[in-house]
Amino acid sequence: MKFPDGFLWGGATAANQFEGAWDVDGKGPSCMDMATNGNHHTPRQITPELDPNRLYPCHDGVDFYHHYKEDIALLAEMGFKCFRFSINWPRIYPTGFEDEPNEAGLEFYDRVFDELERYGIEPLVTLSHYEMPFAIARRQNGWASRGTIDLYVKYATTVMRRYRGRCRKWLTFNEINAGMMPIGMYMSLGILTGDPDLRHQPDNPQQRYQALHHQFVASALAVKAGHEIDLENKMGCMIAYMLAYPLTPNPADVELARERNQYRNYYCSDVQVRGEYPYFARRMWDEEGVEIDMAPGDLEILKQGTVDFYTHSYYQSQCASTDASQETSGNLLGGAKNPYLKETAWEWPIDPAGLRIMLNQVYERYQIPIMVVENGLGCRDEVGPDGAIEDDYRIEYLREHIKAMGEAIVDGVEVWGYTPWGCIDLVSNADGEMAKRYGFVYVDKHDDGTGTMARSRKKSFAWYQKVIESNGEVL
Ligand code: BGP
Repeated sequence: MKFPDGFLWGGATAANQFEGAWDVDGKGPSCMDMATNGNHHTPRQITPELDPNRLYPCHDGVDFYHHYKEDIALLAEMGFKCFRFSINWPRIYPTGFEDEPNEAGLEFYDRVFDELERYGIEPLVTLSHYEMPFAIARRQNGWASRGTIDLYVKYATTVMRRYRGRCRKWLTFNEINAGMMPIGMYMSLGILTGDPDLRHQPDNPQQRYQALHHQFVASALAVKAGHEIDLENKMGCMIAYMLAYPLTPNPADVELARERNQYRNYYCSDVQVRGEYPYFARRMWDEEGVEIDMAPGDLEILKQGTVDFYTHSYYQSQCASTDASQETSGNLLGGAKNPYLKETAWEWPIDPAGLRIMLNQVYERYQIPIMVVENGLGCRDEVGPDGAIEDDYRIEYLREHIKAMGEAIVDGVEVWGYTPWGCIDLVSNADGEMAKRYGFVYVDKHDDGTGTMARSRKKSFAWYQKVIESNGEVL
């Protein structure tokens, strides 16, 4: 099919996985600069001190900081209409507590916007993609503290003023609903407790929901500020969509899937899109023994700061089963294996049809424009003797997902664009490794620290170029 005119084909990245230059030009450490490596069974952890014996892959990323011209030229060569990236909060406010921003940090993004303008690529900026200045996490437990709201709003306002007119689409927080998952606690919320051995922190639902409440208020204030700074700004939320199916038609499984979908997928977006907590929140809080401390005026702020568009990542679906022995999936999200789906090497079920299903579900609920701002296949790529990378598996994955998204558009869902994840190879988020790659562009960097950082085009590069050129007709 042909996609709507002006459809935003592009790709997505995040500062802490991509930029490198972690301590360059006045940048402070971010909480992700303090994270250990993980693997697909063990989540990464933020450490209280820098350990010189540990390899911190994000420190170098793939050095977009020094390769941005070359990288943006490659995106332009593919015909990108849109590039999603995040601004690195501690590049702008090194500890988060300064009164004045770090000019050198701001200038880096001036240069990035210059390059994007040169090629007519529209930016889509995530204000906080799984990070904050480490000092905020260390001194006041990150989002667990209400004081973090003001620090975030100061940062968000600074960058939206500085880049006024240069960027018109902003996302307040990446995958805000990761904070619903116990594993998301340290990663996305930047919460630290001062305990030297953070690996053994038990889940603390009270702190988790309270921290999310602070993020909701901060997000709403940033949305309001964005609209005040530029009437043309479109402000969006970003949700990790974790579609749950019942494993069987047993009503108990159907009920469990319903609960998981509400809890994981809709609790956060209902607040950000509708401006109020959903009807099912009270029962969830009661069952987890949570009482949210709200300041006077918070509920009004949430109402005033509703987003203009909904964005999400989509990688996989999962099955809910009340039979505990079925809950065997090896990936971080858990769930039962779906007998109809193949899985990636990292045990993420591949489910293109689920993308059409979830796009319809979200549109039915909110009826606001949607953007698919992350999707893709993370896998090992082999470089052939002639340097060629024949990533037909990636082409196949993306083709099927694009078809499903096209079907959703024919269904009537308003989809603005598609920015697959890690368009240039970067460090993985969950595992912190380079071995898991998503890009159309290969980067010569490896987990043992070797590599020249040279960029090269994979087979999928020319394929995606044609997809964009034909506006989705040639897949
Ligand atoms: C999302 C994150 C990204 C990203 C992607 C792929 O959850 O927003 O930052 O990295 O998942 O995950 P991973 O890198 O763990 O394969």
